[in-house]
Amino acid sequence: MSGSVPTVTALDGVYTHQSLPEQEARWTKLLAKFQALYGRPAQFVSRSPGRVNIIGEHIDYSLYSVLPMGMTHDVIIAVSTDLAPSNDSTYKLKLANLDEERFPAREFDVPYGEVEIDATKHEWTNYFRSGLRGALQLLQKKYGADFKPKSMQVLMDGTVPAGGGLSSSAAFVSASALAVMIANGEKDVDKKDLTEVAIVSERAVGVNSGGMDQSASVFSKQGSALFVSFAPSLSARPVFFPKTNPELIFVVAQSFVTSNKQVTGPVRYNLRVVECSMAAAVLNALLCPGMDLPKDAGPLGVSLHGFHTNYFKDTQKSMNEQLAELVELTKTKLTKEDGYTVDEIASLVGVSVDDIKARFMSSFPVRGDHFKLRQRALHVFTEALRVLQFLTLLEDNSAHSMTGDTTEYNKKLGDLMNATQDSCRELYECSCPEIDELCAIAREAGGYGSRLTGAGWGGCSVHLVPADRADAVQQAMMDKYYSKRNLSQRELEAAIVVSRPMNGSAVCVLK
Ligand code: NG1
Ligand code: MG
Repeated sequence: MSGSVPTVTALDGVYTHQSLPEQEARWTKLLAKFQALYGRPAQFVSRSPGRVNIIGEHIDYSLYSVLPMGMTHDVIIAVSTDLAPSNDSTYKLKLANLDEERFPAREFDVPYGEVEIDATKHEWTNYFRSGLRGALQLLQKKYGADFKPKSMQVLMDGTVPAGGGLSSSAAFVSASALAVMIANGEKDVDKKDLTEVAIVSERAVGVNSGGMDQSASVFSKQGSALFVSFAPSLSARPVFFPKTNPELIFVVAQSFVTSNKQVTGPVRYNLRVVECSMAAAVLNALLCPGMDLPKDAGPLGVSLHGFHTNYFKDTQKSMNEQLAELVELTKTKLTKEDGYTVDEIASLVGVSVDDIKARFMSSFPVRGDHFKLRQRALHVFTEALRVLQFLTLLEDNSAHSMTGDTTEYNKKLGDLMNATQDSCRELYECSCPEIDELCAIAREAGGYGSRLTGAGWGGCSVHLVPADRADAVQQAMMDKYYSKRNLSQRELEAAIVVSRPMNGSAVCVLK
C-alpha cells in the first residue's frame, strides 16, 4: 500500500462531524485557543494517531513484520505560517500545547540548517523538533541544501497517554513532520516518505527504535489492522477482521508502571536491539561462513532478518517453514542460557572485541556484560511466526464466511496473543509483574488473549475480549487492579481504553 496523506478541505471533514462526532468539541477548542493565543486563525491541522500493537512485539527492529492498528486517540496540531523570519539566519517557532500546565509554551529562534536536539533533556518540544528535523532533511534533499523553512505558530493537543506504550511519541513526531511539510508548501506528502522521516526523526530523540509505531500512525485504515513489513522495504496493507460471533473487541489497559526509554534504554530497549544484532552476527558467522551480513534498514544496519535472508538464499521453503527451522537452529547453535560475553561474541564472529564494541555498542548507550543471544533470537523467530499465523487466521477465506458461534476461532487468535505474552516474559524479559497480573485478571474474566503491547517493562496491555464480556473484564480490572493503586481521577479515566481502529495521518486545511 502506498499513497499520500489525504487532505480534508474543511473542518467538517472526516475527522469531525462524520466519523468522530465526539471529537468535534476538542477540535473547536483547539482552533478557538489558537485564535486567542496567536491573534489569527490556524491555516491547517495535521493529525496522527497512537497505535496498539496487536501482535509482533520487539521484532520490528529485527525487520520482521508486525500487526498494529491505529487508534482514535491522536495528536492534532493546528498551524499557521508566514510569520516574517526573525532575521537572516533564523526562523521562529512558537510551540504551545492545550495542556499548558504539563507542557508549557516555548519559543525558539532556530538557525537555518540542521535542527539541533538535546536528547539528554526530557522536554516535550523535542518531539516537534525531531519531526521538524526529519521533514527539513527531506525538503532539503528535494529543494537544495539552502532551503529556508518558514516560521510556524503551533498549538497541539494529544489524547494518546504519554509514556504508556500507545506510542504518543510516534503520533507526535509524525504529526509534526507532516505539519512542517504542509507549512512549507508541500501539497502531496507521500506516506512512505513521511513514515521514514518519522522513524529516523524519532531515533534523534535517543531511542534506537524500529518502525512499527510510525508506520501504524501514518498508514492505518479505519476498521482494520495494519500488516507492516520492513524488508526488503517498508510496506503496509490493511487487514480486516472477519465477522465473529461473539464479536471481538480490543481492550487496552494501562499498568501505570512507566519505563522511560530515554532513561532505561541502555539496560532495556536499546540493549535488546543490540542483543538481536549480535545474535544475527553470531548466527551468520556460524551458519553462513564467508557471507557478510547484508546491510539493512535496522537501527544498527544489520538484523536477524538479514541473517535469515543469507541463510535461506535459494530456498523454496515457505516463510513459516523457514522460521520454524531457525527456531531449531537457534536452539542447537546458541546453547548458552546465561548469555555471552563480548569476548565470546568476538571470538565466535571472528573479529576483535573492539570491533564488536564499535559495531554494536557505540551508536547508542548500552550496559551489560552477558548478552542473552539465545533467548532473544528464540523470541524473535517464534514471534515472527506467530504474526504470520495470526495473519493467516484473519485472512483465511473461510473465516470471512463463518456463521454461528465462532468461539473456537476467537480462541485461536487469543492463544497466539497469550503465547506472545509468555515469550515476552520468559525469553525477552520485557514484561513486569503488574502487566502479568492484568493479563491474568482479563483472562479469568473471560478474555481470550492478553499481552503487553509496545516496548513493555510496564506501559500498556492489550486484551482480545468478546464484546459481551467487555464490561466484566473492565470491572475485574477496576476491582482487582486499579482500585488497589493510588490513582488520580485523571489516571483512572485514562486507565482503560476501548479503541476502534482509526485512520492514520491526515491534514485538514481550514477555509
Ligand atoms: P513503544 O515503547 O510502545 O513506543 C517500542 C518501539 C517500537 C517497537 C516496540 C516493541 C519506539 C518509538 N517504538 O514501542 O518500534 O520496537 O517498542 O515492539 O521506540
Ligand atoms: Mg514511544
